[in-house]
Amino acid sequence: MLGQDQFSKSSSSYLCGMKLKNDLLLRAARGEQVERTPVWMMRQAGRILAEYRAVRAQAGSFIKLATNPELAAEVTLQPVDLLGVDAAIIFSDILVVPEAMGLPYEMEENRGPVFPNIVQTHRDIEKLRVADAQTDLAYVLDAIKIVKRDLNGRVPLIGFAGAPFTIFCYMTEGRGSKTFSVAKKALYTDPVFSHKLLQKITDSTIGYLKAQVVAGADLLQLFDSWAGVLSPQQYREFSLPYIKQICDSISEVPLTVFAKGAFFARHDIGALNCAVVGLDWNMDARESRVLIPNKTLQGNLDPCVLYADYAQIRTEVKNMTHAFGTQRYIANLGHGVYPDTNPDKVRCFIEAVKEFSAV
Ligand code: 1CP
Repeated sequence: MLGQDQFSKSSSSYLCGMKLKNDLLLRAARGEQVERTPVWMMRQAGRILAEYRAVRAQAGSFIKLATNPELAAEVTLQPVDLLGVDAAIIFSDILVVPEAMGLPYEMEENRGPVFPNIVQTHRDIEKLRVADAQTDLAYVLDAIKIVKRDLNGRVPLIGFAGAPFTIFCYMTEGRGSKTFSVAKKALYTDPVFSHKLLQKITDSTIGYLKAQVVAGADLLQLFDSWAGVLSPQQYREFSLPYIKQICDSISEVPLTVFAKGAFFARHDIGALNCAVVGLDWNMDARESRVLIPNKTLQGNLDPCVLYADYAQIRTEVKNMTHAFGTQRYIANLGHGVYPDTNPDKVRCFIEAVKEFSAV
């Protein structure tokens, strides 16, 4: 098995026979020397730009936009053109995987995703299928191919999926929650059920991520957005083993593991077969370097810093880039950018990273 440290030459940028003009992100992910820190932003594609809202209005709904490869590709490219980020991330959602397994979701205006049916019994799990990415998720793969064509090698393209535990949360709870107490109840009351569902999600996710690489994704990120609701013991039992299976299955491109709130699991995540570890703003840069000595770190500006004035944003970015150092580092926020952020403040963040991190 090839590890994340020895990427095979079948990586998509080789397959396409195209060398990237800006490969800072990939070099930083692989631990190679960079002349400045690459920067991109979680949730950069779908929240803050008026240009995004115009395309979404044209599509009519989030789901219509996400399932239309031409329009999904268009909004994926917007932050590259309008914000100057060093990577694109495919416009989609983590919830396309449960849908591909047979559990459709709806997007309620101003409320977020809702699953009309939830998974409650062993019989419910048996009714689900392991997603077949080539058919069930062809619309995402088609969007990736269009983005790769239109990027024409300008910057790398990031593919993504939710980590199995985070997907489990939505499939059992049916909607977003502060506590995910319904999902956690299942962990405590029926661990056999929980492991069975987590394994089915994992099998679906591995196939989906591999298909994204074949379609053209240059790097992959796993979002364990709700990791922080678990205790360290539960995280070790119900999340890490499944993330580990995914890491061990992906050797083609670098993989980032972002487990929001799992400050307690940094050492364990650092031992996984992944190239990059994403950090949120509760995780100190220098302490994280000690806990995760041999990997590239990504993060971790508090998205609320972007509500501050320009001078303060620059000071915070300067402190952050200084704390992480210039190598083995990808600048980002500590979670997705908030929808009411002024795009000019985002540009200030991106330009400040470029200015302060130049070697
Ligand atoms: O924003 C982008 O860059 C576009 C791509 C993208 C990504 C990477 C979307 C589009 N969603 C995601 C990931 C995602 N989706 C995560 C992981 C990242 C994170 O922690 O923020 C999660 C947890 C979701 C689930 C989800 N989808 C939520 C959160 C619900 C909750 O539990 O609070 C919401 C509100 C959505 C809807 C959604 N996804 C994406 C967009 C643009 C939207 C808004 C829908 C709309 O336009 O009405």
